[in-house]
Amino acid sequence: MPKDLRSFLRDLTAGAPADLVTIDREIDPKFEITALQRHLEREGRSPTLLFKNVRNLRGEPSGFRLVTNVFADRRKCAVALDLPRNQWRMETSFEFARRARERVKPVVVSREEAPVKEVVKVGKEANLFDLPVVTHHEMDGHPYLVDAIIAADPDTGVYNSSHHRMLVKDHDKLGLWMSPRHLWDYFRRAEEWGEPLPIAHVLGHHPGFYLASEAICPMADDELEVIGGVLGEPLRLVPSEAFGSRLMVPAEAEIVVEAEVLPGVREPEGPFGEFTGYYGPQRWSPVAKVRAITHRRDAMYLNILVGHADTSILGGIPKEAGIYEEIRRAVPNVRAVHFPISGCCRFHAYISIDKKVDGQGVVAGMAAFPHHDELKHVVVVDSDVDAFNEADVMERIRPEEWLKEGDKR
Ligand SMILES: Cc1cc2nc3c(=O)[nH]c(=O)nc-3n(C[C@H](O)[C@H](O)[C@H](O)COP(=O)(O)O)c2cc1C
Ligand SMILES: [Mn+2]
Repeated sequence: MPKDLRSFLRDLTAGAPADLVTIDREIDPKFEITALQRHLEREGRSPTLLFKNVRNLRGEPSGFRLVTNVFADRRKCAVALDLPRNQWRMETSFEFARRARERVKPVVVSREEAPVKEVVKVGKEANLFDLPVVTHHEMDGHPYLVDAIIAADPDTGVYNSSHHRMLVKDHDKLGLWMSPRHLWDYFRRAEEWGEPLPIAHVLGHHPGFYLASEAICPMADDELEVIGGVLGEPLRLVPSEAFGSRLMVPAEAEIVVEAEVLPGVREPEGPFGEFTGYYGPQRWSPVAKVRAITHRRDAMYLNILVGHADTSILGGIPKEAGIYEEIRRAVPNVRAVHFPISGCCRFHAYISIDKKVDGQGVVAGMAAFPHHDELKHVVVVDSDVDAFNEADVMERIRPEEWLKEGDKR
């Protein structure tokens, strides 16, 4: 069986049934889902949540199930990479990096073999208000989809996959914000020709699909091959409804929203509770028109909670091994690099080294900065300190004279 969100939930519960909590009570996607995630987070718990009875954007029972907190604990990412759950520290980052290097070409399957084509809605039939789209935070302007978007390079046809939130502006209209990275560049070039950019928002797939979408790859690399590498099997693709084989979509997705980003159109987007835990401002941003929605008959909508562990860990693990390798060029005896949740898994790095020579700590710290432009604080500790245990790390950064005092006692 090909890997998908369902196979992952089976793997997750096989070892630890308590890692998946099912909620039967009817729930509204506006604030109620975030409230529960936040409550659990405050208690230090992060089970994956499966809501069986969630309303759509008209306030009616949607018929979809909703899954969230899939990435909120590194142990779940270990399971997603077929590791035992106790190998959640550096082993998980190394395994991700190893797999991301192994490119596996996708394969094309027929519509009949593609679960995502069980329900097909094209044109006026495709209605975003049917979906249980979550409004995460109090000041968010709208409900937002926040899974991964795939698109083909308008010049080369090479595929990119990256996370981009999309706000629901109307039943067939989405807004999105693109930082000046790969998807932004695809759109910029399409727009120069006066052409729309076809995109597919993939709502629900195996977590390996989303971890791979956070890998930083050269622009010319096909990220569907990276996804195949991380999954450990070819990604199965099927032509989209609206764009045919110009935009292939994942056959095992739960839901796919096919849309085109319109050239020459800008409208306000935001505010939005950002990955930093603060609100991002309203900006003039591109707009996309929905062309088709396809889904499984009993589809599970995947929600990712931005500004909390769910997003931080998803963004952090794919980058740790890369920095580790960069530090290792200068300090071969580096042991671990951890981006903790307290720094949104990108602003702080805890590095442990098996120090042999004076000065190696400073070299390791300085080596980290040029390779991660968002880094603000680096703490380097000896390898007897667990870089993945924040309390342990923080205990070692008391003023040195106090530590010396301690030695005397
Ligand atoms: C849950 C989540 C949501 C994200 N939302 C956005 C977004 O709305 N806009 C954006 O530009 N980047 C967003 N990002 C960051 C990009 O996905 C990330 O920079 C990615 O590496 C870009 O892909 P690229 O390297 O192929 O350009 C988000 C990341 C995550 C994990
Ligand atoms: Mn890319």
